[in-house]
Amino acid sequence: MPRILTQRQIDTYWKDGCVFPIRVMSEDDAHAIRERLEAFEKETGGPLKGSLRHKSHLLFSWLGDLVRHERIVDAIEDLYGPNLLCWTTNFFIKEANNPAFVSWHQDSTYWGLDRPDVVTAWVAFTESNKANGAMDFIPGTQTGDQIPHRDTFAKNNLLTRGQEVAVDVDPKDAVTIELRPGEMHLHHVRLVHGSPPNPSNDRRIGFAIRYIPTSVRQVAGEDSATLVRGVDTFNHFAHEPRPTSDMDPEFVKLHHEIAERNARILYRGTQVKSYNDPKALPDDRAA
Ligand SMILES: O=C(O)CCC(=O)C(=O)O
Repeated sequence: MPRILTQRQIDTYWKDGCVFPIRVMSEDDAHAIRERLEAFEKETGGPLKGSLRHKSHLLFSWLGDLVRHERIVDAIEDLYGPNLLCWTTNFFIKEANNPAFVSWHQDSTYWGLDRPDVVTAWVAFTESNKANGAMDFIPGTQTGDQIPHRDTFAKNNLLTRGQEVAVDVDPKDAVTIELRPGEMHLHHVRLVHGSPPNPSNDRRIGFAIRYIPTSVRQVAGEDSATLVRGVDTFNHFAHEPRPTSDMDPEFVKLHHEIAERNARILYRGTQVKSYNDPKALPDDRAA
């Protein structure tokens, strides 16, 4: 018996590679999260930058809570069973009237995980719709193999390497995921997806939480993850602690080490060594 997804939603996920919308929290609660993020940005003088956009659930208690949110983790359990790790998180923030975009890609390309049992819960902190650069996907593409990608390092591309699938994608096949604040979509790691710029007058803010069953391995280096449900009898990943406050100096240090190690996996084979490397600009690069 599934915990929160209907059988139809489960079937849609495996058939199309994506299911939405799923309400996680009220619009007011999503707005409160946006306010916490923006209070921090105001205090520090601008949008969250570089490595602070990655694994941010190790820096802010309210994101540490979100990756353990019962409704999100219940939905993930309905798809991948009871023993679950949060492997990483990435902010996808598109500023108002901004050219930042995400090229067509499969998440699995550079993550170094040994099999495609990985799901993203993409939680909207603002509306995400056709008018502000919502994510598009090509249904069913997750059932194929890994597709070759080319790295573009394109200036406004939000992906680490500006990677894009090296095959033609027909935009006519695409489905747009429109979400209200506090809703999420779930997408499979092999799904071909991307998103256009945000020409609207407000930011579009999404927080991507990547979950794996504990049996998945990292094959491209040392790695860590956060146990969010059940038990881990495999111990393929070092376990990460839960922050109880924001920007605790011990967590900032730990986060820095983990983010550097993580960046070495994602950028392997390139000149870039870290999320904060000037060659990895722009600062809003996400995943
Ligand atoms: O936020 C977006 O527009 C794209 C998100 C994405 O590529 C991802 O979550 O893997």
